[in-house]
Amino acid sequence: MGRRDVRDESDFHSRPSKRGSRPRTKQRPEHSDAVTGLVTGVDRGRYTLLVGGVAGGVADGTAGGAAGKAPDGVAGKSPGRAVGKTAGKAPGTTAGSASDETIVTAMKARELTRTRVVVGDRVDVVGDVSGGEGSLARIVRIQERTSTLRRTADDTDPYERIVVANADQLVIVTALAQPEPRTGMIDRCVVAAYDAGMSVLLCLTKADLASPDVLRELYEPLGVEVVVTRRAPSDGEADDAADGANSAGETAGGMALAPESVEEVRDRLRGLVSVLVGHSGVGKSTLINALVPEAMRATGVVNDVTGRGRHTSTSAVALRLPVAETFDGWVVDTPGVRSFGLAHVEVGHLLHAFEDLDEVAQECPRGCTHLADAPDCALDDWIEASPEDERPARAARLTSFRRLLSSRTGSDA
Ligand SMILES: Nc1nc2c(ncn2[C@@H]2O[C@H](COP(=O)(O)OP(=O)(O)OP(=O)(O)O)[C@@H](O)[C@H]2O)c(=O)[nH]1
Ligand SMILES: [Mg+2]
Repeated sequence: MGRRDVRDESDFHSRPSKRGSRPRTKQRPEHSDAVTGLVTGVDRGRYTLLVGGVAGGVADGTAGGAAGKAPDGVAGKSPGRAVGKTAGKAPGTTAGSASDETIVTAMKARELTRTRVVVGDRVDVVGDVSGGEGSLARIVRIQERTSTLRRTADDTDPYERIVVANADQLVIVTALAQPEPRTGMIDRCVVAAYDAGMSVLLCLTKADLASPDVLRELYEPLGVEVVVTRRAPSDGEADDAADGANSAGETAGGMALAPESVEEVRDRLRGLVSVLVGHSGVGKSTLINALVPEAMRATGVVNDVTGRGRHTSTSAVALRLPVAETFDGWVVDTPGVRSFGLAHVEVGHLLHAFEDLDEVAQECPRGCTHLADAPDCALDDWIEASPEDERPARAARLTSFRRLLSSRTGSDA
């Protein structure tokens, strides 16, 4: 039942002792010829791997520069497919920076059938790792994960999904309008990130449509870093932003964002593996396209009436982030989610994510639910006793926490 992050088809015999070392020099009873790859995409049982070169520090590659093909050899066919435009090259790769990298398509070895392999995983592969057209390698091991971002579809759904592995930072992408921001969603993502041991960046998009002030005020006191992006002012076009936001400027690369706002985001992603999450239509793929022009992520319009997105992206994809003419970090685009279920997070963990509240709650009566109607909850006293200037921030924090707690435990939010 416990979380087990390492799965190995040789587990039954002996645990490998030199995990993380270079496979080629590794003395293993099995698959000593395995190479390491980074999973950058998953699509119906086919895994796109980056093998060799500077794939985030993975082992030396094979067949340097061999012309690999996009998975299934269908360049850019399905929406959300990031590789395929440039056969054999990693998306985001520029000449010379990663010439010995190969894009390899793989499937899981039979032994790993029941094991989840997700974007961000580092895996050991054997077989045909040439990346040549029609080639298919075999994943035989998943290396130990440094982090695992999980979610459940809703809070009662026991089925736990792993969103991404080995990410350092969760970027919670929230539109300021179209669709309307929902603080509950943001709070829940914050908890999921803390639960996974990841840091949090709140990225408020579509600032051309609404002001970020209220959300900024709500989250900055909580210690959550906030960045704001907006659409680039349209040059010469009639300023019909109201409905233009949905219909104008939909080129292959998607909507143009104000460059300085994109650079602000890029700054916070430097050197990290970041994963973008949020509702459909908030602009995750649009932002990815601005950060990684070669990404060519499909973007979709938001329904005028419901303000909802259309679930344009259907699978997660990792892309290398260009920073100052080199590559420094990775960004993972993910499909929009309706909710971020926390059934996998133990209620006690929620408190741990809010250190100050956790400390105060030590004073609570035994069995205190910490909810708004809990008698003698020490968290209420904490607000009461707060210095005037701190009271609003404390109250906002407690409200946030209680909102989470309520939805987590199934009580009314
Ligand atoms: N006005 C405005 N529209 C934006 C901005 N960023 C993105 N959009 C629009 O929002 C819509 C949805 O963008 P996407 O990037 O497809 O959203 P997504 O989050 O990837 O959606 P899913 O893939 O469905 O989860 C598109 O029509 C974009 O052009 C922005 O800063 N301002
Ligand atoms: Mg998308």
